[in-house]
Amino acid sequence: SKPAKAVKHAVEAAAEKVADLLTPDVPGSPGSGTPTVEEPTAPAPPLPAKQDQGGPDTRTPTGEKTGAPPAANGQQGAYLTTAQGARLRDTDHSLKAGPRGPTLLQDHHLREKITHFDHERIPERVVHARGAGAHGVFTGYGTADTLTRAGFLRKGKETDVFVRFSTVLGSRGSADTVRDTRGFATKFYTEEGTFDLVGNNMPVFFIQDGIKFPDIIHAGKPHPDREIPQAQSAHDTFWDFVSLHTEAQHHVMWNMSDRGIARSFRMMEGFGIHTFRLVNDAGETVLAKFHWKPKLGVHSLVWEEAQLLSGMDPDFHRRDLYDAIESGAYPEWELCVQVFPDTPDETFAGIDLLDPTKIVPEELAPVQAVGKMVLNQTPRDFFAEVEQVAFHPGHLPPGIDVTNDPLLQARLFSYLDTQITRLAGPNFAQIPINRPHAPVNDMLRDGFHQQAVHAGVAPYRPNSLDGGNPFVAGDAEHAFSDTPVTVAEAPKIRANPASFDDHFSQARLFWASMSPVEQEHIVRAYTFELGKCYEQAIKERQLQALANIDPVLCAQVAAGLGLPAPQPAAPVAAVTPSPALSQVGRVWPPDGRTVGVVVDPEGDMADVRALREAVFAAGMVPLLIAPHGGMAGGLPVQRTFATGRSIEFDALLLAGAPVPAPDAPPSRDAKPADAAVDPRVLLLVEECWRHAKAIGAWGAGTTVLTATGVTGSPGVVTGDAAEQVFADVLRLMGAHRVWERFPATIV
Ligand code: HDD
Repeated sequence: SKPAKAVKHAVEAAAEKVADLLTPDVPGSPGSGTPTVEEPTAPAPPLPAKQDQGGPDTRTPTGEKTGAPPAANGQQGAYLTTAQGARLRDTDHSLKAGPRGPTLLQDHHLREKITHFDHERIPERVVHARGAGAHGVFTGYGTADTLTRAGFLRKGKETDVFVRFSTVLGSRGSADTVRDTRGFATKFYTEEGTFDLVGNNMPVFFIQDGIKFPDIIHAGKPHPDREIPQAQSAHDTFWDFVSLHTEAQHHVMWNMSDRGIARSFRMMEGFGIHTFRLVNDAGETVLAKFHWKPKLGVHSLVWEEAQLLSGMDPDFHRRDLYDAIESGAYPEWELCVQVFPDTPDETFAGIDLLDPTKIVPEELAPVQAVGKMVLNQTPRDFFAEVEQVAFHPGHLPPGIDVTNDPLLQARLFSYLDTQITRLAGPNFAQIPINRPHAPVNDMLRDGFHQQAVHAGVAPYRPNSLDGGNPFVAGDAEHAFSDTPVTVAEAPKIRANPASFDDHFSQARLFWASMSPVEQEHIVRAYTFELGKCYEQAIKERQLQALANIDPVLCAQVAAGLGLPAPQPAAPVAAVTPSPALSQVGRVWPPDGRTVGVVVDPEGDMADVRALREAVFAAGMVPLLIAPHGGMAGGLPVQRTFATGRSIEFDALLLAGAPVPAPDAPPSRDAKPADAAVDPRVLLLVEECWRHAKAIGAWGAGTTVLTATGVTGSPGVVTGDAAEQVFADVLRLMGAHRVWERFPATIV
């Protein structure tokens, strides 16, 4: 019969398996029957995979590939159970001595539910606590083959990645758009082991030696007595430290520039900062710095927008990233390298490559693309992925090695160490998001939260009981090797090289490379931040640092603070500007940006329909703004006068002159001409104008412009046809903002 046949088949298959195991292939291999007398010298034929080898590394505990598209339902299965799998009858009422009685200690479901909840939070990151992450794919170009043996850079090779963007200072719930450095950490799950490129959106750092990291962070974090201000550098302790510790001045200049208030994670550059050592197949080395170049260009908010956003949409960057990915507008970056000869002095063009407060201008060493990254999937469980992801600059694949940069050296200790507290034990690499996609065959055992059930008795080397497995690999098997760099014979000493003493020349290089409007923003940022300090001595000391960088910068900030401008301590350095540092004067693709369209539901909506298509066709997102929600002329209204605010739009179009909504707030100074315009629409136009955004209007929409008095100013375009007006606005958006609108007073 059929069942009998099946049983017979199963029995035969099992017998075959047993025979296989008993076949003596190699002396010493399990089941070979030949006892091993000496330590084996060659790997035994592949043994069955152990629990911690491959297999689970790309899987979540429920078996799906990490980063797989979300399942339709959050909860699987028909019945609610306890953590032990017992089906539950009731989860809303605790077990009590009568309906009005006290709760019984025996209520195991209540205890399990509440205990788990009580322990849901883990310590937030000591820095970079606020962040957002996404999955994606990296594709190598093959252009780095002569530089490094790293397999993930080979032509066409695709590697899964997970990126986490962050701010540095704020707590986990702080606002996205504060003035701060942004983290840009990428985990490449390469076949040769995970590579973490843990960088920032600025190419330099505050300190030259990692031993000072607790100092700069204690100074930047909220004051220890009142724990304010949150996620801000505009306070005494920060400026106390950076004015005393002038090697921070270059990084601070980047913070005070527009780079400190990125428009979007998608529009940020990234930098590995340190110099790394690349090793090719022949064992030859070069020194290199990593750069990420965003396809959408480098864009920033203006300060007022950043401040408004912190209140109106503190999740702005997170929302922007996830909205873009979910709508299919996948953000892209090219990974690039600047390459330098690996000379014994480790300098290039007189710049010390081990000093993380220095850049090498792109004009001196070209930035060469070696691959492309596309972020195409949002996390499905923020805690499991974004919160638990653990980066470490010491996660390196063969072909990429570290240098003696003293900042990097300290980081190599800190990142591993911090996870022990944050993720509660040494087994954090077994958390799904952290599992390598390369097969893991380590001899690490036990520890809190051990997930693997290891077989065998020989987690040590050398062994004979496991046939000598696992063996160490050589170059042919793609082993990581530490470059045998010669370490100079030198006294043991707590000191820096003399080249590290130059703290001002590159801050000056940055300042001198800015356009007048960017310089203006820098002046205003310093003036604001120092204006929030209470201690006069700190302001004066920082003005001295600014005088050492540039007398004009110092004079302007001093004037804003109402203080005298000091003289430079020494003549300021002569620098050659690096145009690549400026964000102004270039044309960027408009892709992925947002256009607000004010519509009159009673007006000509046919025009709006065509316009909406044109905006989509340009790779941008149109958001219709109307007096009420729902539909207007058959099109969805995404923002009302109550919910729309200028800060989320990169440009504004006025397609009509809608009547004020019934909930319009009173306007005290409404001029007769304004009476027909909702004050919130006037505010939209005024703010967009103030933030130097392109504004376009046609037909009845032009009357709204007239009411605000901005008609005819730079970047405000009007016309009869929507099509023509939009074409002009699109052209203006290539420059990101209408820079002429900012009164640049720096000469
Ligand atoms: Fe760091 C997190 C970037 C210097 C110690 N760092 C952290 C993150 C980024 C950076 C992006 C967040 C990673 C994530 O999203 O999980 N850090 C940098 C850069 C530095 C730098 C670009 C200089 C070039 N960091 C630095 C030093 C130390 C640390 C000198 C300590 C000696 N950093 C840490 C840390 C963190 C961290 C305490 C907190 C959470 C974590 O590591 O996982 O270990």
